[in-house]
Amino acid sequence: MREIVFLQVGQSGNNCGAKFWEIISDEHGVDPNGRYVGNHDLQLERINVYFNEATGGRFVPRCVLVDLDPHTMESVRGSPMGQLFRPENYIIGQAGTGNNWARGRYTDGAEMADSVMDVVRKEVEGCDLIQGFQVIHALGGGTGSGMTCLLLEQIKEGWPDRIVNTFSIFPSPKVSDVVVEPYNAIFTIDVLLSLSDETVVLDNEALHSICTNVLNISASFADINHLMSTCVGGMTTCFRFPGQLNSDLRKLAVNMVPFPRLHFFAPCFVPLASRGNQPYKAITVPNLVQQMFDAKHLMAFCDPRQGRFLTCASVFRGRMSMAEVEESMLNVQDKNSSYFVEWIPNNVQNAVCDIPMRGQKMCATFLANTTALQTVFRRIQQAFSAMYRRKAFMHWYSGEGMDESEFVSTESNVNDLIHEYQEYQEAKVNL
Ligand SMILES: Nc1nc2c(ncn2[C@@H]2O[C@H](COP(=O)(O)OP(=O)(O)OP(=O)(O)O)[C@@H](O)[C@H]2O)c(=O)[nH]1
Ligand SMILES: [Mg+2]
Repeated sequence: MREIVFLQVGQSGNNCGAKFWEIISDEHGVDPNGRYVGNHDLQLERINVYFNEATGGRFVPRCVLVDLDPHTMESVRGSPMGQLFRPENYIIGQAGTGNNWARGRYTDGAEMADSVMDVVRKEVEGCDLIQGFQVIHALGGGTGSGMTCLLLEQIKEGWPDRIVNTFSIFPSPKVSDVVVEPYNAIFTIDVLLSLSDETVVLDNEALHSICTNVLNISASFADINHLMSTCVGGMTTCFRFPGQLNSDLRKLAVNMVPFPRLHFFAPCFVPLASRGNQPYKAITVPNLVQQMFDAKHLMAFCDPRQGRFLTCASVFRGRMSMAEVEESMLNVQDKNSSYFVEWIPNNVQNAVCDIPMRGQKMCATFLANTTALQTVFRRIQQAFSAMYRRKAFMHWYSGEGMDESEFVSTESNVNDLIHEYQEYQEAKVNL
């Protein structure tokens, strides 16, 4: 079996991660006590990708839960799902970093990293043939950002040939009051550039806009986390159910990442409709496709029409014909060919899984590697530069031993990324 070890780090990581496990446990027929109560062989066929089977047939998530702050973890542990996780896999500190990346990376986080890596190693040793690691975390705080960077370094050192896939929650001032978020985020992006193989961008700015403009609800973290974890659940469909395209982390990376640094994906989940509108809309394949190419549904705040698609992957779920999916997707590409780089032929990959998601007759998850993502990086980079130019808040970082040169090199590395996106956006075929 090709197992995945899953880590959730920091408050947002644990909030969204817990929702993700709730969704996939339900899909695989695992109840909150780890008992199989499902009714279909397909639920069990690849359950080992995400779950260990313990004595007595109990299914246990291969998940390591990490936070320096005991608060969020207590609420995860106290939730109905709390008993599902192995008690030793909760690794909890005394207090958060107070939104300080440097404390997560160099001081408080470093003190706890060994105990996290012990549990990670134990999980890997229990695997037959591990395919890689998935990490869900936020970039804006200190633990999910700084400590994740340190853990990724140790993971890459220990298992250099395994794939690392992160679900990274990008900050937005619209839903947050953390002033130093841009610093924490840019430091983390710098590390993700070299240590992650695939990063799914879950952008709080876009989620805020989806809640207010598409769903007509006021954006709460509960709603945002629900949408994010549904999307993560959808994206992992092909890893969890048999016979699919992009069926493991490496295949997905090979199809989606044309250049090592450009491994960031803008995801979306459709259908999205406000509760009031749902009964008035028939869900069809063309309708799903149309929604997935609509910028306002993307979970990264950018407009693909201001860039070009390098590669895309979709996973449709429910009973539908593959031919109709292929036809609808080709139709979009034909009509919008200038938005797809012509130097990567067949750059859209589609999979269909006929097991529907709960509560959805038909739905789809979409991942786009688009040069328009430079908008998201630029937004955070500009906020970083504005503060850094005045050296604002720098003492919090230098106080933990960080040198100013780190600010300089990080800023220029992320600037380079933005330029690379622009370069490939403008690249033409040379015959
Ligand atoms: N989507 C989402 N974002 C959140 C949530 N909680 C906080 N955030 C955002 O995440 C960033 C803060 O990260 P946290 O996860 O709270 O921080 P942390 O990793 O626990 O690090 P500490 O600073 O040490 O507490 C900010 O940008 C917040 O807006 C959540 O439940 N869901
Ligand atoms: Mg915290």
